[in-house]
Amino acid sequence: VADPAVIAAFPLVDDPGTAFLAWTTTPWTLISNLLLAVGPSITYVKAQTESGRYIVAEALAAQVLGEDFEVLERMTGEALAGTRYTPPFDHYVGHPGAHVVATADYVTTEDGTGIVHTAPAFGADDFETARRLGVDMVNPIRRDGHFEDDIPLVGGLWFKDADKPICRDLKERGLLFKRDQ
Ligand code: VAL
Repeated sequence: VADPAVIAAFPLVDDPGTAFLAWTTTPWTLISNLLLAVGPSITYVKAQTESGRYIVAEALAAQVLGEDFEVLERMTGEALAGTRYTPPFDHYVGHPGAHVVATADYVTTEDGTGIVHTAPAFGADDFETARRLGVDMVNPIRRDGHFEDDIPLVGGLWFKDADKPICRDLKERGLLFKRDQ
């Protein structure tokens, strides 16, 4: 089964009309998102498009957003550090230190959006970034590979079977980014 690559929107707490965009091939990990990672010296843009205002790396803006956008602001990743955002799912809202932008040297502009969805339980880089920030990891998946029963939307599901309901739910809430939507 191929991994569905999606781009999810993470609205800024202090500017809800603007959202960070992050690309992932593992939508089932979005429930466990605790941080977004940016490259400290990468340039990012806040861009106005037909469908909304988004922050992505300048070098990837045309690839992600299409040609039709207006740059409203430019900033470095360093300047974005600490920015608070609303995670796509609210199960871990309030987790100490979570749901802010972190800087990390491994972030590149090779692919995706230049912003890395960070779920510490499911990636070595993710784990290390969270550890550096003093954010404890969370893991909603039982040892048998199924989500804990109390997780909304996907409780009890085999982790990979969660991709579909998660993508559907994101789409319904306008958090699944599609160019030309
Ligand atoms: N950071 C990875 C991703 O963006 C995982 C490990 C969450 O898909």
